[in-house]
Amino acid sequence: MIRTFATHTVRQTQDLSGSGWTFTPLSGECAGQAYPVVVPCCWETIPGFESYRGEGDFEREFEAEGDVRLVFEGVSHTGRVYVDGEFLGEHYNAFTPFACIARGLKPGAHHLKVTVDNRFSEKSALHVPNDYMTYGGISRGVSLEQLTDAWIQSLHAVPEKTEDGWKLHADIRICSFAPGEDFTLLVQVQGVGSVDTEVTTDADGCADAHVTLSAKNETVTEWAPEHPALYFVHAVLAKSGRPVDDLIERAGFREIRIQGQDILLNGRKLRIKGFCRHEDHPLFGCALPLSVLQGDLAIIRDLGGNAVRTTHYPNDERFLDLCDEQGILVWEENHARGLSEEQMRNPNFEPQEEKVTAEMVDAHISHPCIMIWGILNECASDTAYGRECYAKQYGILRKMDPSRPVSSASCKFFKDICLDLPDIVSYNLYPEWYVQDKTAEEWVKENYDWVQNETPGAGKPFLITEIGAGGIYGFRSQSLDPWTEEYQAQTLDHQLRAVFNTKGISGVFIWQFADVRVSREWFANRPRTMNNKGIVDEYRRRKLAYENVKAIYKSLGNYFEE
Ligand code: ADA
Repeated sequence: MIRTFATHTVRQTQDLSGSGWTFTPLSGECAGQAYPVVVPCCWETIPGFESYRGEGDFEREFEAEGDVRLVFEGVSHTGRVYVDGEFLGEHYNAFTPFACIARGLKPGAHHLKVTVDNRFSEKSALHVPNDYMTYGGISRGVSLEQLTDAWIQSLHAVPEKTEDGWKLHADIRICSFAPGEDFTLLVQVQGVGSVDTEVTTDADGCADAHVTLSAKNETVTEWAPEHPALYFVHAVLAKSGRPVDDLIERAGFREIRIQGQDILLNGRKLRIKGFCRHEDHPLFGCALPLSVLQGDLAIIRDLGGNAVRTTHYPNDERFLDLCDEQGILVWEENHARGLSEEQMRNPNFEPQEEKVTAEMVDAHISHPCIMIWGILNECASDTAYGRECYAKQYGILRKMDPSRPVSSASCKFFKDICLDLPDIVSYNLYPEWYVQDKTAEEWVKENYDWVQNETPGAGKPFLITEIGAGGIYGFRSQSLDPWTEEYQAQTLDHQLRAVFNTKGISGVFIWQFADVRVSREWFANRPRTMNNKGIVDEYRRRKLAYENVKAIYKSLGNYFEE
């Protein structure tokens, strides 16, 4: 299952996720031995492969004929795709989708092989040993699409609020095997209207169409946490009156706007009560089934949360679908965590980071839940070279999507030189944990005041993108020693109160939702080789802090008083 709703009525598709796959490691004692697996699959969930770092083949048969497109929602971290032994393409980065085309297949059974690599090396600038795990496997869904003369490659649906009502801008990319072909494109938005346009493919067989639909304010229901109204956008491509392909997206009418220090959703000042969340679970690695995605959201909602930060990479699109459906706001960020200037100078850093950013926006731009694009968590924003990278990344985001504010979570206290660049200033603060000589109130105030008094970030909205403390599930003591559940609960209580008592701060994302596995090559002395700052542990069992956080979040609304 690739999305939570049907995306085609014309195009024939097959879900290639599920059973019928094998995994064969290419190195180690068991090299060459095939294991039956169910895809999505991280090989760390197979007994004996819990810590396997290397290459492995995922294989299955499928039935098809003619021209087909194989869509991979996520392969961690590098995948090379072969059909009947022929190499079709390669993709780097676990967290963005890609597709390969196989042409002229004879009717009958065909062999699909994906060689997956999760090794760390100079070739991989973003998947590096880190404070989360880089798993190995086909970690998200796979599907096969039957291609005819032409197909709709992407459909971006972005709303705009104007003085005369709402507009929905649809940008559609069409691909065809032949240049100079004429098509009619019909775009329908349920309950709003439809528009059609003629398109002709260029010398490369591509065409870009842009259509705008208008709606009076009273004819649409706005998307908001309290009423997440969604609209299907259906594009149908026809040749000489005959439909050849289609694509269904979903959109919401909502406006995110910055006004002075305020983040406005449909004109109301948002209060963000969020959680940072990794895609991680001991039973599944990063290949989370839909029921786990929903289970996580149910917990976040129970805690009174209204927002998620997708640390530190683009998420499974089904999670974004669920956030759209349930009115959860999302800060989605590109893939990077804590890269030093030296790591950013890896020649692969720029192209890999630019690609993941572009792929993230291309795949997710239509989701109404996404309110902020984030980049380069805790990278070298205190150096001249780092600044160049930040400026470029913001440039890419703004060019691809001028409709959303951009930001970056910084830890460069009193020395960040990039605060003129984003729309929102964001800091990760750990008073009473890493910073022991300051109270939460003092540390929050010092950082906030520095930004307001001494930087070009003054007067912009200000977010705390991480606060938290380690607490090991079941480690209890009245002594309030670090790592106890008691200490974590008390620290979060102080931190949250400090944030919400500071006028000018628009909200917070708690670090973090659940405990996660850490790659042991990074920091072997984190207790349990886990990041233990979850409000729930890795099995989603509640720690003491759960009730404190819930009480505070539930006492506050989604908006500040007007
Ligand atoms: C950082 C980082 C997180 C995590 C956190 C921590 O702020 O952004 O990924 O490592 O610190 O737990 O120390």
